[in-house]
Amino acid sequence: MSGLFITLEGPEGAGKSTNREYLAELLMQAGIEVVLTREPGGTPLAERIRELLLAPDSEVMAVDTELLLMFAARAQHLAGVIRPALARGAVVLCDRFTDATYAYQGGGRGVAYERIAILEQFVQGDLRPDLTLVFDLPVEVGLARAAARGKLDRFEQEQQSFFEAVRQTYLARAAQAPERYRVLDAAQPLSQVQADLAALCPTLLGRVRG
Ligand code: Z5A
Repeated sequence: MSGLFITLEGPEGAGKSTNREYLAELLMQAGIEVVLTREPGGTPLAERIRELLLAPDSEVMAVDTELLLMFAARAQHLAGVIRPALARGAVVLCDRFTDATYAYQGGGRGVAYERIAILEQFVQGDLRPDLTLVFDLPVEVGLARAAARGKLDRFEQEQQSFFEAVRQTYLARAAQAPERYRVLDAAQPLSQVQADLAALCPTLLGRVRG
């Protein structure tokens, strides 16, 4: 048996967490086992790595340290949560995954995509998301939503140009493989974004049951 691996991506404040809950509700109403998780994190050890990654610190984190910690957390998450859930046929809804590494460490920090691809293959083997929902919105709209929440984490303290590069990387990756990605307009009112997600549901249910 093999489940469905769906990742939710996008720049800051795009509404991934809010919409992940909504999509989970729709799928669970249809009687499907849904596993909600996130990256970096998803297991106790991976959540501790997340704390290291997000906490602002006086010691500057080297780009390679950041990259390797992302994949260290991912290896733990795959072993402890994602692979077992997929093996028993569940739908895994994961808030960020390796597309975020391409967008933030690649587009944002300038790590060569080829280096990321080597780690992706090393840690994941052939496992890739079945579907990636990209919640796209102008950077300033997302940053305003994130700022309204209060204290900023280490990533949220970056410049606008960093987030522009993140956004463009997501859009470029989605354009290169339209069969795997679905780009949603996350600047719309939440009710409209959720209507777009609900419209996707019959296709998702067909894939789970098919
Ligand atoms: N990162 C990385 O660099 N490399 C990697 O490989 C991975 C991650 C996996 C943590 O991610 C950080 O790790 C992240 C990238 C980096 N950078 N940062 N920061 P995260 O997902 O935990 O953090 P986040 O992206 O900052 O999440 P977020 O800001 O919480 O965004 P969100 O989950 O997309 O949004 P939300 O919490 O659902 O919504 C934000 C607010 O907007 C909230 O008040 C909502 O009620 C509101 N909202 C949502 N949708 C709407 C609409 N449509 N209209 C109006 N208001 C809305």
